[in-house]
Amino acid sequence: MAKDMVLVPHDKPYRYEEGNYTVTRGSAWSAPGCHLGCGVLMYVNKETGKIEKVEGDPENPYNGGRLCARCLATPNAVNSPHRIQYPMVRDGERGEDKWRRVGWDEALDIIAERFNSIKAEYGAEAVTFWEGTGRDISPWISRLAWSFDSPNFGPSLNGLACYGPRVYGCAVISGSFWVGDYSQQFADRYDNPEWKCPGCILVWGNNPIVANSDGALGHWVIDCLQRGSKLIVVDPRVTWLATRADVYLQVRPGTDAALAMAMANAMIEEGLFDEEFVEDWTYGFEAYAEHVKHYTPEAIAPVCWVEAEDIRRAARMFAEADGGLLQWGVALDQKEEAISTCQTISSLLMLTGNFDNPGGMIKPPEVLMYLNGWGEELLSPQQAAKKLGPNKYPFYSTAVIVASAECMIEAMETSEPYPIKAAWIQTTNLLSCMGVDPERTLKAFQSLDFIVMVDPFKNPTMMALADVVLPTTMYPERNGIRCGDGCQRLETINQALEPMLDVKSDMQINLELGRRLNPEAWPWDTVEEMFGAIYGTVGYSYEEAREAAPGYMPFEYYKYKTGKLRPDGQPGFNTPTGRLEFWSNTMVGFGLDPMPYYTEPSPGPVTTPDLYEEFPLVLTTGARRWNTFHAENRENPTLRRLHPEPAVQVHPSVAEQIGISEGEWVWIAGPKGLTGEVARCRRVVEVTEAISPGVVSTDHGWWHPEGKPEELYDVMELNVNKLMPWGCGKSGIGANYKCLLCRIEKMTEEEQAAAKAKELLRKNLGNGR
Ligand SMILES: Nc1nc2c(c(=O)[nH]1)N[C@H]1C(S)=C(S)[C@@H](COP(=O)(O)OP(=O)(O)OC[C@H]3O[C@@H](n4cnc5c(=O)[nH]c(N)nc54)[C@H](O)[C@@H]3O)O[C@H]1N2
Ligand SMILES: Nc1nc2c(c(=O)[nH]1)N[C@H]1C(S)=C(S)[C@@H](COP(=O)(O)OP(=O)(O)OC[C@H]3O[C@@H](n4cnc5c(=O)[nH]c(N)nc54)[C@H](O)[C@@H]3O)O[C@H]1N2
Ligand code: SF4
Ligand SMILES: [Mo]
Repeated sequence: MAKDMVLVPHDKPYRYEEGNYTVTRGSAWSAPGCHLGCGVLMYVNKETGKIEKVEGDPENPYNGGRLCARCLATPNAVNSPHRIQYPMVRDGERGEDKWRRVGWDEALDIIAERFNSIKAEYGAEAVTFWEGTGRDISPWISRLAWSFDSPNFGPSLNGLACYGPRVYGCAVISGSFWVGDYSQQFADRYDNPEWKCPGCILVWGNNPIVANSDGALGHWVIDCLQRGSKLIVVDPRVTWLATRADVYLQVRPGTDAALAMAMANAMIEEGLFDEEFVEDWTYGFEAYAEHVKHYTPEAIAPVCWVEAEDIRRAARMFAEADGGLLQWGVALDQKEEAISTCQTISSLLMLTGNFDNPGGMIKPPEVLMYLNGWGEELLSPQQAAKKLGPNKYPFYSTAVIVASAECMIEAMETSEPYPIKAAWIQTTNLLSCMGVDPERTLKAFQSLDFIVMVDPFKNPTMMALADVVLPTTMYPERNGIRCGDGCQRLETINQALEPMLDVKSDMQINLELGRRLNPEAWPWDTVEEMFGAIYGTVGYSYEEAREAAPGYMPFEYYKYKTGKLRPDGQPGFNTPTGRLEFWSNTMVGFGLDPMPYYTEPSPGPVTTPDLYEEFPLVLTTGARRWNTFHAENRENPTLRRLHPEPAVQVHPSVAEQIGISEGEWVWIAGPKGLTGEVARCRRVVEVTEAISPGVVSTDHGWWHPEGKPEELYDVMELNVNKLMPWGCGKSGIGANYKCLLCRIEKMTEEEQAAAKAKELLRKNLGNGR
């Protein structure tokens, strides 16, 4: 491809001197984790070689100099005394904090030898490869797995319940994924003459200001509000944005699909939809209109715990807006029938013609196409056929590239359809955060013969399971390339300092192990050569890309009118009918319902009234906090101080009724699905008006780095995922992390004292206030 990018001019080279500092321009990636890659300036002290501060790069159009607390606290993370200092091999039992230092070659040789011998005896599929939310490490993990000829690579998340359902919910109706148009595809951003400020932004199950999720910087919403956008927020918690909303719908968790169909009903019945667009570019409208006929706002309001008039106001506002932008989030993925939920919400975009239009939803050009992993062509067809997932869920056969976490864990337990013997775990702390049911997950992984973990910090998963540990760099200590979601721009991650520890970057680790396992698939001597091969596909050498970044691809609106969305060059969308499908032919192809539907959460207030009597609060989990990225950052004192312990948000009326008060430790107890088991975890009470009275919201990802390693750092008393049912949606996509039932139990005096004692331990160690 020719170099047809628009580059942002820089006054200075990517590295320059400023007083006592060497400053390196780059973008923030992991570790510590984040998805976005905001533009940063990294300041390294010339005398000590240490990183002292990270600031936002005002020249980078993506974040325009803005940074959140986690990036500002990067130096604390890099200089943390808690980092793993060198490669280690276990020198005791799993669960004990006993390790032997080894050199890199020895560690990598051990791993290569064990993986190869397992491959020889059981097949490459017996070695599984696990990622977390991926960060920018995902492509190197997928390449490692697939070049080893194992099809079993994926996130340790049931039902791919992060992003997957939104992507597939969109893909089955439109053939691709769409993101809100905040002008992020243009180097000159809001000044670009083609861009139009969205008339209305619909924020649904997402808290962009805190989460900055999925490629969208939350501050862009504020930029648009300042330029006149109207705002609708759908969230059981009164977020900062909800307080600025024109319409706020305080929805009952898990009822979003019903709400979306009620909005569709209002748009159709009140004649608010875009008739011309629907006529010209959609398929199955009549059937959908019939389908949502009974979902009147009046019928659905009590289901969702909102007012019918507010549903109508939201429908009108979105339909009448010149440019309607959907900013949706993981809350929609984290229910069982998540694809359906995402289809119902997408249908609002179809009814209003908000595809490919300025200020609506766009399909940005991808600079580097790796969202779904790198190196798929390396996996042999015989091995690809063994992927775990399609054995239970046909949707995984072609629609989904990765393996199913649920099926991989079940194979560990049963050796069906074949035995699993080893795991490579890189970028996930699955016992603390990602997996549902950590107790079951722990048992399943304990059955494996050999486990490797790559991480900068010790954590409960490592303590419980790893046999070999490879410590990795932080982002200022390594080079890298921008990849992953919302990859509209050419961006580089630039090394600012030499690591002071015996650590290597993830890319270096995977390259060195890859060369041992399958040298042909890893023909590069250095990671920079590897990056060069990738940048070459867009016409840049690695060094050129580093100086030039960020760079923007040419972009056009209304590609569906000019045949640029379909491989056959015909106008329309990349679906079997060429239209946006209310009635999805793709879903039919997988034996699934073509039309989206609403199912009541189970257990839930409606489906299990008896359980609801015993557990009278709806529980949602994992609402993002400023200071943490999932289970990370707990050992960073600056960040920990902002929110030092796992909290449960409770409405004052509920707190009063139960007799609990702010700062008190309590148990959250809940039914584990319909199994009859009850699980609990402990939390500190946060009394707030900002939550619906029938709902409580609690943090996820908790463990205590200051706790005892042999007690797995308290993870089994703190991880709320113990309350989660196993399983996922009918398609294998979507899992219930955010619409459960619970009750709050007061602690006994002894329990309260024990919890307080642990708090004191943290304070004495200087971790937090
Ligand atoms: N109850 C509940 N549970 C949830 C959620 C929820 O909302 N509620 N959200 C879910 C979602 S959406 C997600 S995506 C998952 C996330 O789950 P995970 O991605 O598993 O998140 P962490 O547990 O933080 O694990 C990340 C680990 O990777 C390490 N790490 C960070 N950066 C790097 C790096 O560059 N290289 C390497 N090798 N390691 C690195 C960190 O130190 C940490 O130990 O959690 C899920 N869990
Ligand atoms: N600071 C920080 N940022 C992060 C992360 C992090 O851990 N920390 N994690 C990253 C990852 S992997 C992800 S996936 C994203 C997720 O980022 P978001 O999509 O913003 O996810 P959440 O904060 O879990 O939930 C968003 C909102 O949904 C609301 N909500 C809860 N249940 C429901 C429901 O049933 N329906 C509706 N409509 N709303 C509901 C919550 O109250 C919350 O305000 O954030 C990313 N960014
Ligand atoms: S969103 Fe925040 S933590 Fe993530 S890269 Fe940007 S400033 Fe850093
Ligand atoms: Mo996520």
